[in-house]
Amino acid sequence: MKEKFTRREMLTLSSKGIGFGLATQMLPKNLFAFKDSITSNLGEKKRFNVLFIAVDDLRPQLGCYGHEKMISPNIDQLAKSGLVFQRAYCQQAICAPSRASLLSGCRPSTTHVHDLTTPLRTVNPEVVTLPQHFKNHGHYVVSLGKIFHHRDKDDPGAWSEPPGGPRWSEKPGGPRGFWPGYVSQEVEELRRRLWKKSGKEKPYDEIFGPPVESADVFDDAYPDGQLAVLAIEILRRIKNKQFFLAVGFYKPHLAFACPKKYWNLYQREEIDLADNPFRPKKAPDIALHNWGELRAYHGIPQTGQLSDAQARELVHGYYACVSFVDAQIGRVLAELERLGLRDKTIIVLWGDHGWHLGEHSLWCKHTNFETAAHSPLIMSVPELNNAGQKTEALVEFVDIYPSLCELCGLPLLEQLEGISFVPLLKSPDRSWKKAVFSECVQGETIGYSVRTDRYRYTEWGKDGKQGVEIYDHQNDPQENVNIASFPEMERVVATLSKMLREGWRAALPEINDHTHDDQSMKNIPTVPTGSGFGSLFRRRRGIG
Ligand SMILES: [Ca+2]
Repeated sequence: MKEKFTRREMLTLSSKGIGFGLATQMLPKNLFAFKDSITSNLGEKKRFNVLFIAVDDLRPQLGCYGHEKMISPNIDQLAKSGLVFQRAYCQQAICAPSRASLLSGCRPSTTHVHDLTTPLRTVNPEVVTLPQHFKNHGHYVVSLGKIFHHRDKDDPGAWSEPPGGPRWSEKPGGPRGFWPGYVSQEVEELRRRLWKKSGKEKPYDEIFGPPVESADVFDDAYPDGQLAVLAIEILRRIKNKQFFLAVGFYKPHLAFACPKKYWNLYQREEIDLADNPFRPKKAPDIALHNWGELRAYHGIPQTGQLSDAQARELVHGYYACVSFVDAQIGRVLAELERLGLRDKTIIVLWGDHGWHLGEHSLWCKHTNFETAAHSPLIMSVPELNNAGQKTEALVEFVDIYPSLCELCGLPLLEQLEGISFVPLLKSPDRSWKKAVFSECVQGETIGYSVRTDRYRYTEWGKDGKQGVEIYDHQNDPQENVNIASFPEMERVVATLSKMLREGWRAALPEINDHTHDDQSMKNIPTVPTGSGFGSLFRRRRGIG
């Protein structure tokens, strides 16, 4: 999907790795030693199906996350059948890098997919993606909608049949695709006028209409409704196979376009605006951006803040689109139940990253703030006695790949840079990771961020020369004051800086009980492979 940050950024962050110079050049080319390093001794473990639901740009702002105003009954119902991860984090808050990371089990500094223009497979020809691994081990693997950012270009060999679902709509008057996903004639005519006025220099699909649309139509007029229909058809067709069905819904990504009835679930005047619509005190400039993705839409000013009315309309649109997608997810889950597949199927639902709805004077994603990195993750696994429970443990999206492997008895690959959270599924209150990691690229600068139980610590540029941030979530959960320069924080800065450099391996939990098969830890190489934050920093700093 095309997300408009700025053209300059997209060009800068090209597949040549410009902007990541050191990282790109220094990481070893033979990073991926793709072999089934652990020949599973999981025995005759039951092979579940997997229903893998991705929701684009979904914040953890749902009923099951304690947000009473969001109407999300179907996702909430799913949450009641499984475990809600209250503190799950993506590895980079943009579609393509987040998805490439989750689907490879590797971090962005390893995949080198930091931008929207680099398909995972082009820079990681030998990576074994999650669907590919399941396909290799006997599952029938189907992709519908937006799973990889670049759909079939990412990993055409990973699937048992070509990826399906609504496609791009690149021509005026052509079949309406998922992008930008409008359905009304009025918007179509506006876009044509804008395209003509622009001299048709841009492709038509880059001519955006308004950031919202509320058409009085049935669900299936919009791409996500069509996707639900397709998912139901596929479920009926593959119900007797051992399947891995990935369904990637397109909303609530911009444009906030969905049927009017979902807008009518909310009263505009009751929509809350962010109560911290200001940049964090003492935050470096590089931590923020000009939300170019939103400004590309018709009617959004090119500079400055939105009016309250505009902001409220956008937040209303976001809510409506979440409720719309929730309804489509409900249709798919109901069919799974109707087909008698529920107790044979693991369901995992995730949003690829968070989203700023005016917090910190920001809109969209593409930051290292909690609002962008914190993402929803719900997992429902048959036969695990955790229905309706929640965990406060820190987990990362790179953990999803090894977790599904363990649950389905698949071997763990050396490439993986996360660990299975199956022990948490069994004991949601147990101790877990000391920290989780994310990264963000602004222009030509990369910012690395580590989130501990209490703090978020971020360094921008080499040795933090372009900015250091610390937010104390115990006293400042909204991240409104950067306290990195406070004298009393000196020791904390030193500790967190060390954690950032030591990287994810040093933050792993100790797993020494008997609550699971201990397979999850065995894929952690004893000798660093050169991937991940720790080694990246060591290499940059000439340490180790
Ligand atoms: Ca996204």
